Amino acid sequence: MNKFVVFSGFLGSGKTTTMMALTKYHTAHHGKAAMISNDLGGKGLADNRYAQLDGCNASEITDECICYVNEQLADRLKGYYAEGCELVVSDIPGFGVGALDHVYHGLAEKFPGQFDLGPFTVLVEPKTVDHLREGKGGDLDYLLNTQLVEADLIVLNKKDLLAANQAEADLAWLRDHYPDADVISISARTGEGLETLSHSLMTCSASMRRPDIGYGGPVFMEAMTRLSEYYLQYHATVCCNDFDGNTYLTDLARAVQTAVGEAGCEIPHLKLLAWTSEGDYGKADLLGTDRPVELVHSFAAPCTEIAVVLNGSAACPYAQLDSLITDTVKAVSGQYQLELMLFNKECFGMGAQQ
Ligand SMILES: Nc1nc2c(ncn2[C@@H]2O[C@H](COP(=O)(O)OP(=O)(O)OP(=O)(O)O)[C@@H](O)[C@H]2O)c(=O)[nH]1
Ligand SMILES: [Mg+2]
Repeated sequence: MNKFVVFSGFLGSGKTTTMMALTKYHTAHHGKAAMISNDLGGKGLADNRYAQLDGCNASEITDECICYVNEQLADRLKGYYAEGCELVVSDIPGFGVGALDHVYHGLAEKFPGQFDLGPFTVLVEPKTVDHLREGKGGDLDYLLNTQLVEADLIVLNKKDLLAANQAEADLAWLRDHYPDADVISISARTGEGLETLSHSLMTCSASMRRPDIGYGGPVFMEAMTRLSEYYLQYHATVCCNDFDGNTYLTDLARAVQTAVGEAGCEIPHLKLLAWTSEGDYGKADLLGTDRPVELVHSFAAPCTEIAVVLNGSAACPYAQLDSLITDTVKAVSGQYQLELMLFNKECFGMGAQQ
């Protein structure tokens, strides 16, 4: 039977990058694999477009967490298996918890025996391990910890950022604090550990544990109430020949970082992707107000017309986030003399109290 695996893990931990690297690796070395990007925004997620531009076998499920669309997910999986995939991975929104119950138990109950569920996999990055280990506390700690509590397999990603002894210390801490999970380390960026990950997903099964995570309870609601989502899609027409898409994306991400920071808010992840009709593309990532903006993929050539998708998740009231980002896009685009055509914008809070 063909494998399905959910990738959970906090915003920016590397779910998309790992799914991209893994599906390519697995397809090249073992058998056909596919990935699904899942988020709450409407059609046209930055993650899915990025994976497709990178040549991955990728699709998206939008508007709803896969937690609540088991039938749509099952149809998608059956389609991939029919085309010869032996492994399909899907992420969930990066602040999500509860997918172990909603997705794994949902599929097992509604489609008994039809899907071979691999270990419920949770990505974590070194920064999060440091945060939890230091016990500083914070509004989002419930989510960071609960995601790891749900794991059958914890994947410490971004190993390339750690010295060997730091990686060992992080692995030991994770094994000690989450004893129900296997723990491995990888670097999605360098490819280190992908064989171990691929092997674990194919050979291990979901435990189907049901830890009590207080889903929907007061602590859950408190964490969700802090979070807002922002999705924007637009076309930009360039007036001057010397337009540099790479500096535009970087400047825009930095300007959002400054605006959000000055407002006293936090933005765990902003994804900024732009591409041309010829398939050239650039991508900038903002991972909080305290880390440098990264241009993770560069345009190869100057461009005259680009499509842009901007997806962000922030600890900020949604109306404030909306005006902060929308105004920044207009201001930075004005500096570059771009003519904008906005064609889709969504901004909403995750909690009822916003
Ligand atoms: N140094 C390093 N950076 C990485 C690695 N994996 C991912 N990143 C970077 O981390 C950032 C976030 O990665 P994503 O894959 O977009 O994270 P995500 O978990 O999908 O984030 P959300 O979609 O917001 O939930 C990007 O800038 C990646 O390039 C890695 O192994 N090493
Ligand atoms: Mg992602």
